[in-house]
Amino acid sequence: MALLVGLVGKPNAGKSSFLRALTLVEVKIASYPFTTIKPNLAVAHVTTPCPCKELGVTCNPRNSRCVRGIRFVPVNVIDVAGLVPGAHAGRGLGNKFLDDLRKASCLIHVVDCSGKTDEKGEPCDFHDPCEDVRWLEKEIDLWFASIIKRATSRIKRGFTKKGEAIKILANQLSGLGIKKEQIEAVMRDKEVDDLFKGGTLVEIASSLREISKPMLIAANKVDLPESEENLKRLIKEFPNRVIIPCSAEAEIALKLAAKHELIDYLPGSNDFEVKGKLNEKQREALEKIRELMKKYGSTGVQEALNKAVFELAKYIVVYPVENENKFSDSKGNVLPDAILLPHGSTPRDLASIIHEELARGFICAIDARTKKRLPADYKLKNGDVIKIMARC
Ligand SMILES: Nc1nc2c(ncn2[C@@H]2O[C@H](COP(=O)(O)OP(=O)(O)OP(=O)(O)O)[C@@H](O)[C@H]2O)c(=O)[nH]1
Ligand SMILES: [Mg+2]
Repeated sequence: MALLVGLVGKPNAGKSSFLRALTLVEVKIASYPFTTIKPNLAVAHVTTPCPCKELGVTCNPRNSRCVRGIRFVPVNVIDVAGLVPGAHAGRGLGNKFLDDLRKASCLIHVVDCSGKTDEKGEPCDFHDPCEDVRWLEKEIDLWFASIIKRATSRIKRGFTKKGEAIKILANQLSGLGIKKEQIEAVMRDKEVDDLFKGGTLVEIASSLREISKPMLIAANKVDLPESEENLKRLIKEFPNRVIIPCSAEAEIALKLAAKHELIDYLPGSNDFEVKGKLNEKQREALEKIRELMKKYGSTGVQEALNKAVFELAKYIVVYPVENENKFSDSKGNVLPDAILLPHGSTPRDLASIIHEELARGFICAIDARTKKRLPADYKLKNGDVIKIMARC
């Protein structure tokens, strides 16, 4: 299954707008809480430099797109209902939709940076977005803790040995994308007994959540004048967090203008070029967006997705080829596929994603750039072009 990115946040923060900004998919967007009830799922694209430029070839992508040397690789994005404090215990729309996030590899917390909505998403004069970061993370941690608590029903306090308990947890938590080694690392300085104590259980849950669902902060609505001060506040309060100033609204406007051939715009870039005939209102709106892009470097939406996938979830993009001299598949398509893989993956992992038979008959891998055989324990790097040799 393709990589899944989850959009979370309080109601009215702009999660559905963010999904639309990434994909232009038609979703319901409105200025009242709980507009979204059922999750919206759509395909967005992370962007990364395509090796075609460096290799001096013209590529023919099949599973992705390449625009001016930038490869657009598909990822699934899910926009769920708004979370309110107490959601893990059933408040608001409850915790059912949190289950929609189980398979996500990373989360983007869409924060209303304007401070014009309270923690329930209702309009207000001032609300500190730092508060939203604090309680939302706690909610997600408590949700994790409740899942771990359910898993501990198979563990007997005082009887089950630590190794056995870790095995049981690994089995029960695999659906959350948590691996046994990660549980081992978190449980290193903990005892089985700690799983039954409220405080330490939440600590364990929080560490596992950070590992399996790293969360980026998208400080949304930076086009509103009130956002500037709040953004500074967020950065000061959370110096170790990845915080990206964003305007989903500006990104939607740019994508729509590009779709109607009014402008030339590459998502993620710091500017656009007018190429169609604009009326006064359109010109004014677009120039305002240009100013915003100058100030923050871009609309932030593409940057947030890229950072979530590449820096927080630590995924890489690898290009498998059959002909290492032409960088092509057997039909002559150059750099046809861009495959997203978790950091630390080996050529054998790549083979198993392409085809079961390729993995079964795996002999070795060749780096298409150097034409050299790679060692058996080689860890793939972002941008690698790889030929798999197999007995088929
Ligand atoms: N100014 C500004 N408004 C935005 C931006 N993004 C979203 N909004 C507005 O914020 C309101 C809420 O947007 P939604 O995308 O529906 O919010 P949501 O988080 O999906 O809300 P729920 O579905 O209720 O949880 C709408 O009025 C949007 O137009 C932005 O970047 N700038
Ligand atoms: Mg919504």
